[in-house]
Amino acid sequence: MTTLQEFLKKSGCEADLAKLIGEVIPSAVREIAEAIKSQKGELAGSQNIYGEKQLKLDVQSNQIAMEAFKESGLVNLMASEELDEEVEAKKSAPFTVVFDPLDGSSLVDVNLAVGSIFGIYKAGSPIGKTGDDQLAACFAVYGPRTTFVITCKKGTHEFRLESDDQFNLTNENLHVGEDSKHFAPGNLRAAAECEDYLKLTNEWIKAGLTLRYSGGMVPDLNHILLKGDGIFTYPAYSKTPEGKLRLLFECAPMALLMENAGGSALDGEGARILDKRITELHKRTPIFIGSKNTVKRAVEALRKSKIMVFSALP
Ligand code: P6P
Repeated sequence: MTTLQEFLKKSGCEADLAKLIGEVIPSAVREIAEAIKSQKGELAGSQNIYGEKQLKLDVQSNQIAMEAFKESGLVNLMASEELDEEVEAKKSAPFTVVFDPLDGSSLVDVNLAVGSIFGIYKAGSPIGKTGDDQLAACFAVYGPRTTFVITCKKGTHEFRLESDDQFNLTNENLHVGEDSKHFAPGNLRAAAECEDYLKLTNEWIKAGLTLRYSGGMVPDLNHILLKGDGIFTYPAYSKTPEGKLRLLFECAPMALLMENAGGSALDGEGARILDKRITELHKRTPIFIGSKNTVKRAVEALRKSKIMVFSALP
């Protein structure tokens, strides 16, 4: 078995980045995995900048990640979906990490898989950068197993947490084919106001695609990466005119992982997610991600609909 650290060393990953991805983030992931098993779904009594009620688990997962980054001495700034602003960990450190510490936390109570998402940039604020400026991205899936999927922009690879607390390589160079046999139609409520989205999902049904949508972005995209095909859509609509998912904390890291597996990730206007400039920490974006041809077709089908008009709002 090849461990995560051995893999990073063999792939020529720069030493500090290898430490961040191979030791620091995995230590936080192991702790979050434990917290998920013990914590119930109690509310923390607070809400995040999006007005979403925070679970104690959201706050705890965020604290676990921040502590790991502070103790590492490798992180300059930390930006979290659960925090309003960037937080400085160490002025002279080489990296900035952006993260969604526990994505889909409301699914824990019904025992569905959830995940953590991390994007790694050079030190400094991510404002003004694009997703292409990420040095690396990774996510953890807390499901029947705890797995860890990474890219340092040389392919996308999966590791599994074993009983010895090591993450071992399970899938090297994941590949997503150009056409889909699976579909994950997020925000289907938008289909009630947008005939084109309803037609598109019907097209997938008539084409015999298999529905795989859990309500957790991380396990849903992990399914596409591991099965080697699929499309995940989360379009904008009247109630969320810019979409729901966050560009910096969710869409850009996932786009880097998907593109490094041969897939693509576009917004509602057909722009590449990784080209979109980070103008504010908590900006949202519509996202169409997965098999290249299916993504292209989906954006073309919806571009002319009023959903795209909303997402084109200044
Ligand atoms: P909906 C979880 O809350 C999340 O942020 C993503 O993980 C997921 O893809 C999406 O929202 C689900 O949204 O509207 O289906 O509940």
